[in-house]
Amino acid sequence: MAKKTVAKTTPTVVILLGSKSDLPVIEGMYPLLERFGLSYGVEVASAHRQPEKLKRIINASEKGGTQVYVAAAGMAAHLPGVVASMTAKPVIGVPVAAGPLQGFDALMSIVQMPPGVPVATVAVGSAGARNAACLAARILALKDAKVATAVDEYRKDLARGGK
Ligand code: RP5
Repeated sequence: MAKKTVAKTTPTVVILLGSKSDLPVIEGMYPLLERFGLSYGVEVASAHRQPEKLKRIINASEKGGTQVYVAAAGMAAHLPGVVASMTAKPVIGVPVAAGPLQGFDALMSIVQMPPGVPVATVAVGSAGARNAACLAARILALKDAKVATAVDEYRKDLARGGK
């Protein structure tokens, strides 16, 4: 399931999913994170169905030095907000189009966090997931010159018509 799990290494970026069914949405993040030189791990931990597992992952990854969390979920999509309640690190929320409301439900849920507990919310679906990777890189580039260079190179590629 996971490309690189939190259990084996402690990655800089931890990607959390509300369900295994969300996995296809985040696939586009992998090449971007690799290009930016960022280690990452993927874990399924539903805020509703597996809150204790989620807490364990957050605690272990925080201890290990994870810097940014990305959380993707559909429907009621409480996962990103719950993650933001458990860590002071930046949390990026990716709304997933699951169920009859096509991601509008998840978008509204993730973006409407109460003051003091921010979740940086990106677009619904795979475009949002890719932007989550880019935003994580921009955050980490503030303190890491190598990541900053990789982000600049990526932006140059975009200007040349790349994706
Ligand atoms: C959310 O409910 C998950 O993030 C997923 O997007 C959606 C459906 O989950 P499954 O029924 O596919 O497990 O919690």
